[in-house]
Amino acid sequence: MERTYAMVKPDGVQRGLVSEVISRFERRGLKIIGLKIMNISHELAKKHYAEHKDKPFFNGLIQYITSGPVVAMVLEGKSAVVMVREMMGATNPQEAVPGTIRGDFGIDIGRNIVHGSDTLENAEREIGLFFDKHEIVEYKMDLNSWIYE
Ligand code: DAT
Ligand code: MG
Repeated sequence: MERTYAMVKPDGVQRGLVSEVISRFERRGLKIIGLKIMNISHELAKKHYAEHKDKPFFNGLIQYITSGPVVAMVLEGKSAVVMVREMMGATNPQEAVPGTIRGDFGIDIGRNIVHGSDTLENAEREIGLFFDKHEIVEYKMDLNSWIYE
Protein backbone atom coordinates (compact mmCIF):
# COMPACT_ATOMS: atom_id res chain seq x y z
CA MET A 1 0.00 0.00 0.00
CA GLU A 2 1.11 3.53 -0.76
CA ARG A 3 1.90 6.10 1.91
CA THR A 4 1.64 9.87 1.75
CA TYR A 5 2.33 12.84 3.98
CA ALA A 6 -0.47 15.31 4.66
CA MET A 7 -0.87 18.20 7.05
CA VAL A 8 -3.43 20.70 8.24
CA LYS A 9 -1.57 24.02 7.95
CA PRO A 10 -1.64 26.76 10.65
CA ASP A 11 -4.73 28.47 9.15
CA GLY A 12 -6.62 25.16 9.15
CA VAL A 13 -5.74 24.57 12.80
CA GLN A 14 -6.70 28.11 13.83
CA ARG A 15 -9.99 27.87 11.93
CA GLY A 16 -10.98 24.63 13.63
CA LEU A 17 -10.76 22.55 10.46
CA VAL A 18 -8.56 19.76 11.85
CA SER A 19 -11.39 17.32 12.43
CA GLU A 20 -13.03 18.24 9.12
CA VAL A 21 -9.86 17.47 7.15
CA ILE A 22 -8.97 14.29 9.03
CA SER A 23 -12.56 13.13 8.81
CA ARG A 24 -12.59 13.44 5.02
CA PHE A 25 -9.45 11.33 4.66
CA GLU A 26 -10.70 8.81 7.18
CA ARG A 27 -14.15 8.45 5.64
CA ARG A 28 -12.60 8.00 2.21
CA GLY A 29 -10.97 4.85 3.56
CA LEU A 30 -7.41 6.05 4.03
CA LYS A 31 -5.68 4.58 7.07
CA ILE A 32 -4.09 7.01 9.55
CA ILE A 33 -0.75 5.53 10.59
CA GLY A 34 0.89 8.71 11.94
CA LEU A 35 -0.69 11.77 13.56
CA LYS A 36 0.54 14.65 15.71
CA ILE A 37 0.29 18.37 16.39
CA MET A 38 3.58 20.24 16.21
CA ASN A 39 5.29 23.54 15.56
CA ILE A 40 7.50 23.60 12.46
CA SER A 41 10.96 25.11 12.97
CA HIS A 42 12.39 27.45 10.34
CA GLU A 43 14.96 24.79 9.55
CA LEU A 44 12.34 22.10 8.91
CA ALA A 45 10.17 24.53 6.93
CA LYS A 46 13.06 25.34 4.60
CA LYS A 47 13.82 21.65 4.06
CA HIS A 48 10.17 20.82 3.45
CA TYR A 49 9.73 23.62 0.90
CA ALA A 50 13.28 23.43 -0.55
CA GLU A 51 11.94 23.11 -4.11
CA HIS A 52 10.46 26.63 -3.80
CA LYS A 53 13.54 28.35 -2.34
CA ASP A 54 14.02 30.66 -5.35
CA LYS A 55 10.34 31.60 -5.72
CA PRO A 56 9.19 35.12 -4.81
CA PHE A 57 6.66 33.73 -2.32
CA PHE A 58 9.24 31.60 -0.43
CA ASN A 59 9.78 33.91 2.57
CA GLY A 60 6.05 34.43 3.04
CA LEU A 61 5.50 30.69 2.76
CA ILE A 62 8.07 29.96 5.49
CA GLN A 63 6.60 32.69 7.69
CA TYR A 64 3.08 31.25 7.25
CA ILE A 65 3.92 27.59 7.81
CA THR A 66 5.85 28.44 11.02
CA SER A 67 3.22 30.88 12.31
CA GLY A 68 1.34 28.33 14.43
CA PRO A 69 1.00 24.62 15.00
CA VAL A 70 0.21 22.19 12.20
CA VAL A 71 -1.33 18.75 12.37
CA ALA A 72 0.96 16.31 10.58
CA MET A 73 -0.16 12.90 9.38
CA VAL A 74 0.86 9.85 7.42
CA LEU A 75 -1.92 8.22 5.43
CA GLU A 76 -1.88 4.81 3.82
CA GLY A 77 -4.03 3.42 1.03
CA LYS A 78 -4.18 2.45 -2.62
CA SER A 79 -2.91 5.42 -4.71
CA ALA A 80 -2.79 7.49 -1.51
CA VAL A 81 -0.62 10.25 -3.04
CA VAL A 82 -2.96 11.06 -5.92
CA MET A 83 -6.09 10.55 -3.84
CA VAL A 84 -5.04 13.05 -1.20
CA ARG A 85 -3.99 15.57 -3.87
CA GLU A 86 -7.39 15.27 -5.55
CA MET A 87 -9.25 15.61 -2.27
CA MET A 88 -7.22 18.78 -1.46
CA GLY A 89 -7.99 20.48 -4.78
CA ALA A 90 -5.95 22.99 -6.78
CA THR A 91 -3.14 24.91 -5.05
CA ASN A 92 -5.06 28.16 -5.52
CA PRO A 93 -8.39 27.77 -3.68
CA GLN A 94 -9.98 30.16 -6.21
CA GLU A 95 -9.41 27.46 -8.81
CA ALA A 96 -10.22 24.51 -6.57
CA VAL A 97 -13.56 22.91 -7.35
CA PRO A 98 -16.26 22.68 -4.67
CA GLY A 99 -16.13 19.32 -2.95
CA THR A 100 -12.38 19.58 -2.47
CA ILE A 101 -10.94 20.82 0.84
CA ARG A 102 -9.46 23.99 -0.65
CA GLY A 103 -12.53 24.51 -2.84
CA ASP A 104 -14.84 24.28 0.16
CA PHE A 105 -12.83 26.22 2.75
CA GLY A 106 -10.24 28.47 1.11
CA ILE A 107 -9.97 31.75 -0.78
CA ASP A 108 -6.29 32.84 -0.91
CA ILE A 109 -3.39 30.79 -2.31
CA GLY A 110 -1.29 31.72 0.73
CA ARG A 111 -3.92 30.33 3.12
CA ASN A 112 -4.85 27.04 1.49
CA ILE A 113 -5.42 24.94 4.64
CA VAL A 114 -3.78 21.65 3.69
CA HIS A 115 -0.62 20.11 2.35
CA GLY A 116 -0.27 16.78 0.61
CA SER A 117 2.81 15.25 -1.04
CA ASP A 118 2.73 15.61 -4.82
CA THR A 119 4.73 12.48 -5.76
CA LEU A 120 5.60 9.14 -4.18
CA GLU A 121 9.21 10.28 -3.99
CA ASN A 122 8.28 13.47 -2.13
CA ALA A 123 5.93 11.49 0.10
CA GLU A 124 8.81 9.33 1.29
CA ARG A 125 11.02 12.37 1.76
CA GLU A 126 8.39 14.33 3.71
CA ILE A 127 7.37 11.38 5.91
CA GLY A 128 11.07 11.09 6.81
CA LEU A 129 11.29 14.81 7.58
CA PHE A 130 8.26 14.93 9.86
CA PHE A 131 8.09 11.49 11.48
CA ASP A 132 10.46 9.22 13.36
CA LYS A 133 10.09 5.54 12.51
CA HIS A 134 8.66 4.77 15.95
CA GLU A 135 5.89 7.34 15.44
CA ILE A 136 4.44 5.34 12.55
CA VAL A 137 2.01 2.71 13.74
CA GLU A 138 1.31 -0.32 11.61
CA TYR A 139 -1.94 -2.14 12.20
CA LYS A 140 -4.58 -4.08 10.35
CA MET A 141 -7.76 -2.17 9.61
CA ASP A 142 -10.61 -4.61 9.98
CA LEU A 143 -12.74 -2.61 7.56
CA ASN A 144 -10.31 -3.24 4.71
CA SER A 145 -12.36 -5.94 3.02
CA TRP A 146 -15.25 -3.46 2.84
CA ILE A 147 -13.08 -0.73 1.28
CA TYR A 148 -10.94 -2.81 -1.11
CA GLU A 149 -12.08 -5.70 -3.28
P1 DAT B 1 0.85 22.55 -3.35
O1 DAT B 1 0.73 22.98 -1.91
O2 DAT B 1 -0.50 22.45 -4.01
O3 DAT B 1 1.69 21.33 -3.53
P2 DAT B 1 3.11 24.08 -4.38
O4 DAT B 1 4.00 22.95 -3.94
O5 DAT B 1 3.25 24.54 -5.79
O6 DAT B 1 1.57 23.76 -4.12
O7 DAT B 1 3.39 25.33 -3.44
C1 DAT B 1 3.54 25.16 -2.05
C2 DAT B 1 2.74 26.23 -1.35
O8 DAT B 1 3.28 27.51 -1.66
C3 DAT B 1 1.27 26.31 -1.78
O9 DAT B 1 0.46 25.43 -1.02
C4 DAT B 1 0.94 27.75 -1.51
C5 DAT B 1 2.24 28.46 -1.79
N1 DAT B 1 2.27 29.00 -3.15
C6 DAT B 1 2.41 28.30 -4.30
N2 DAT B 1 2.39 29.10 -5.37
C7 DAT B 1 2.23 30.35 -4.88
C8 DAT B 1 2.12 31.65 -5.47
N3 DAT B 1 2.19 31.80 -6.80
N4 DAT B 1 1.94 32.71 -4.66
C9 DAT B 1 1.87 32.56 -3.31
N5 DAT B 1 1.97 31.37 -2.69
C10 DAT B 1 2.15 30.30 -3.46
MG1 MG C 1 3.74 21.01 -3.35
